[in-house]
Amino acid sequence: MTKPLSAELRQHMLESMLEVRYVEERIQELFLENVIRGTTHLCIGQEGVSVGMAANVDAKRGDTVTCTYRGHGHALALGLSLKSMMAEMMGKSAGCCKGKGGSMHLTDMEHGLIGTFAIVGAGLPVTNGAALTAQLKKTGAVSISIFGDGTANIGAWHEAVNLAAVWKLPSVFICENNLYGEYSAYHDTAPVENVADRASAYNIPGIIVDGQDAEAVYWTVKEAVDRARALEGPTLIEAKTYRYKGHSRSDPAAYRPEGELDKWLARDPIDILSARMIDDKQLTQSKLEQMRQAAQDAVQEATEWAFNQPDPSLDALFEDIWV
Ligand SMILES: Cc1ncc(C[n+]2csc(CCOP(=O)(O)OP(=O)(O)O)c2C)c(N)n1
Ligand SMILES: [Mg+2]
Repeated sequence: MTKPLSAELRQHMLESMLEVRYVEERIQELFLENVIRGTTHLCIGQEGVSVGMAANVDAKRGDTVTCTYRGHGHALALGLSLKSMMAEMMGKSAGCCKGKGGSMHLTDMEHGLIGTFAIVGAGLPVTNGAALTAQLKKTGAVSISIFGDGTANIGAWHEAVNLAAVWKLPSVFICENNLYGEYSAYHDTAPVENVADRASAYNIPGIIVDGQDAEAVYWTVKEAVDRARALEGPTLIEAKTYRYKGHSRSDPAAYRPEGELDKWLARDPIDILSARMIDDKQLTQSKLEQMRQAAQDAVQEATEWAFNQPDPSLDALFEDIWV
């Protein structure tokens, strides 16, 4: 049984998960309506990892996070505003990257998000760089990298985990094992039962956590963050989770065995936390309905606001580049 968090933090994490859930559903619709172009990778079902991780990040202290193209949830949980994210989705100048990044490239320095990366494995070396800075400057800051199960098969992953272990960097590696890397099942592409099993090759702790339980994720990440802050070295965390949707917006996920999705829907991270709060008399069913409505309203307001923002000027093409 997971140790309960304070009522305030539970409330915050629940609100955050609802915001992520509804914004992602809206983003999918906006893609189908051609309001957003390109592609998108939804994290619906994986929200527990986003909020459990984010609640451990202290951006004021200098903590940083890198994540992947499946990064809307992490970005919002870290504190990126709905409006800024929606504007970025729509390529508007009010977006967090002035409309030049889009769905796969969200950055928010104020909240410690130093990048979401479309290249598999690209975030880990960047996290190590931020962690090395913290180590050399003795700031006590940590850097977290979030990535998928398929990423643990990439060379950059092994190099980064190895280096972090050898140099005892204050890096925290969090794998969201959602059972698939694109259209391939985890066990068809990896020789180890768990991604966490790979930690032993680098002599660092490898911890498995239930990614559907936001509180369990919180405590597991906290232990790794505390260890990193104490300069005791990196930790590899594997959160077992599931993406309800396909890999990207064009993938109907027909390769999944029948019944698998239903099994995971029965362990929804929003339901797990809200049921616990109801049991502990911190929430009622009607308050939960109000929270759902408030999150949907906020998403709608941000969508309309973003839609009415100006496009970047052509000159913006030549800004924010190095020569
Ligand atoms: C270096 C590199 N190789 C291949 C790709 C194509 N690609 C995009 S996502 C992906 C699967 C990654 O799976 P996983 O790490 O499990 O993350 P998930 O999408 O499940 O969150 C691949 C192979 C890429 N973006 N970068
Ligand atoms: Mg995956």
